[in-house]
Amino acid sequence: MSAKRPIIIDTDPGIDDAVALGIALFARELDVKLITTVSGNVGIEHVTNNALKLLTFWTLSTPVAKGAARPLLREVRDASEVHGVTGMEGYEFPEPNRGNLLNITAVQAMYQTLKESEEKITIVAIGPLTNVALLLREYPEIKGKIAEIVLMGGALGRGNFGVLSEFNIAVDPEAAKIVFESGLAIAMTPLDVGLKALVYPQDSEEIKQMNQTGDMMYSLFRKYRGGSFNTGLKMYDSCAIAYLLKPEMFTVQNVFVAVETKGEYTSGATVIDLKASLGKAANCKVCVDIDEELFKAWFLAALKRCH
Ligand SMILES: [Ca+2]
Repeated sequence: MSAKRPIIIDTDPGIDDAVALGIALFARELDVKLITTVSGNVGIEHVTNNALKLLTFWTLSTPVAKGAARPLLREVRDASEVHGVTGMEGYEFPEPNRGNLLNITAVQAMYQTLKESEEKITIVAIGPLTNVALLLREYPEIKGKIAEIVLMGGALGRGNFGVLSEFNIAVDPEAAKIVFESGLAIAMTPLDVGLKALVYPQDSEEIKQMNQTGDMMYSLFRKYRGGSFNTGLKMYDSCAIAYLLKPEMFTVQNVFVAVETKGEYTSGATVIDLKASLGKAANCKVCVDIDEELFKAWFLAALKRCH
């Protein structure tokens, strides 16, 4: 085992994705082998371009592979009202270096990266689960190389997309169903903990002064509509990275989770069976609560390590 935990990040940047990527790429404990993109917050060309822009900004050469342009069965639904039309507005990034972009698909790149790795790799999914589902369908034999899937998605309570559904799961419930029924180790940081992972104006001011990454993120925060700049911006996707690096900040329950795909009003809802009412074996470690003070201290320290 190497000292660093190898991960693949599947992402749809997205402003909170950009923050999560920065923390992961500069974390001493993580080795980001591959970044794959998926249609989500905005379309696939924008999210892929955004991933490349971030790597160029950080002068990193992590490979990027472009993934699914649409959900498995459903039409594209984006979140451009939250992240802006291009998904990452508010900062003048340098022209992206397209040399980081692989000429194979996200699914092929994930498969190759997993296959060639001696160690098992954790997949960190912070967008809709389309690519991960396609990987599991196309290459089921690769499951043995996946250590765990850590995902941001789902909701214990009410949703932010449908009444009971969270965006990442709701835009591609069929993909999420495949992932949750895969038998793989899964951990999830649902919407509910993201709602408490907040960045307040005084934190934003501190972040702005930290380093060039902080200055860039501050500019994105001014445009981000995930919460409000004054009452707290929600760092949903950073919760998945926080779970990898500092799980003790979460209260975790190992329970059965199903994804509703057919409900008349509830399609895309995660049925998180906290009381084992359904009598099914647990398939997911669900972060049911977060220590907000621990999160904030961790978050600011993690951003300080970015260049
Ligand atoms: Ca995301």
